[in-house]
Amino acid sequence: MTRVLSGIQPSGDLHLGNYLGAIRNWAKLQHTTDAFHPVVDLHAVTVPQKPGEIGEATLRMSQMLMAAGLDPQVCTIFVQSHVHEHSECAWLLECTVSFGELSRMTQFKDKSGRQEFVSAGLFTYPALQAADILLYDADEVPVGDDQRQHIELTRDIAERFNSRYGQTFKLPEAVVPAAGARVMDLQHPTNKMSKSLDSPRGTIDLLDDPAAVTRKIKSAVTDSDGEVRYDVAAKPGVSNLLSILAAAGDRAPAELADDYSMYGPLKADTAEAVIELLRPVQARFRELQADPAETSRLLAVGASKAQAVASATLQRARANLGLLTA
Ligand code: ATP
Ligand code: LTN
Repeated sequence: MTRVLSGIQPSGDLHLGNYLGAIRNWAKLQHTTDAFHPVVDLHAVTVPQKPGEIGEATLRMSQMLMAAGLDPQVCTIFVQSHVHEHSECAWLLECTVSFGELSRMTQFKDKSGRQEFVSAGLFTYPALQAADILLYDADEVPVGDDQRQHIELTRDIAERFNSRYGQTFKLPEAVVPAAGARVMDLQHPTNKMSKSLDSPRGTIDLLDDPAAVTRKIKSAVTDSDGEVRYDVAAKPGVSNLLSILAAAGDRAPAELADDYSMYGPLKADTAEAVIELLRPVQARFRELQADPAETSRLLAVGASKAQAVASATLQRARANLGLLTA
């Protein structure tokens, strides 16, 4: 069975872009693959955290993933820091990647430019990500376009380790969803919807209530020619609404455009579709939130399933490298 792994940082609540572009796809894949989904709290601490907040954010992100359709009975959801093999393997991989390779990572260049304090961990972040993937012998890593470079580096690290110490790690492939799985900010439709862009009116949070969804979609930036047409370059705002409406149902955006001659009804239908899409996710989230002990129990089961796989791979890496056995 194909092994799939993809992680998400507990760095804020999920938004519609995360859901339509990634999580919904993970929820589908879990039925046909052997899927692992860590909440990568150790990646989140590459930037300073307020004392005590990361644990709560990790629990909340785990509940959001479950609410969004990842079923802990079907796939393996766990917390990265609960499986200590990630940090141990990351060290071996840090020693297998060069300073030059890490310096070329665009996410590091972007993020370090925005930080006052640039931690060494922010620099070596891709080695920890490589450990997340390689410990599970993952065949496929479903991610957005921005992560391609990290997956390429993961392959290079695995190849180098294998050639130095013998066959140890499997080389993974990035799986990036087809174009259209990129939800844009409602106020700045040429930017992707993102948690870190400070645009609360342009971002639909998965937990937004129906009134907030309606307000944000009604005030979405369009253009002044009044024609409903799917044309991402010339009409980014209208095309984004058509893409969201399309992703919420099962028709293509260009085909949906033919049903509308004015922006008002397009916005009203898009808002309605998003509200309906989010309703069951929000209801499940409230249920999970009411019983944090149950989520913790599910995460403990996930961690032990994950650890069984990770510890065997780490053992193989230690043996091939030739570390003295204890
Ligand atoms: P940040 O803004 O903090 O960088 P983000 O909102 O971009 O975060 P990530 O946590 O980096 O999201 O990514 C989680 C997953 O969601 C990734 O696989 C990413 O490709 C996907 N994703 C993020 N934003 C969008 C978007 N606007 N449209 C489609 N997919 C997205
Ligand atoms: N770097 C990724 C999060 C991430 C990840 C992973 C994704 C950490 N470990 C392993 C896929 C596989 C991000 O910023 N979205």
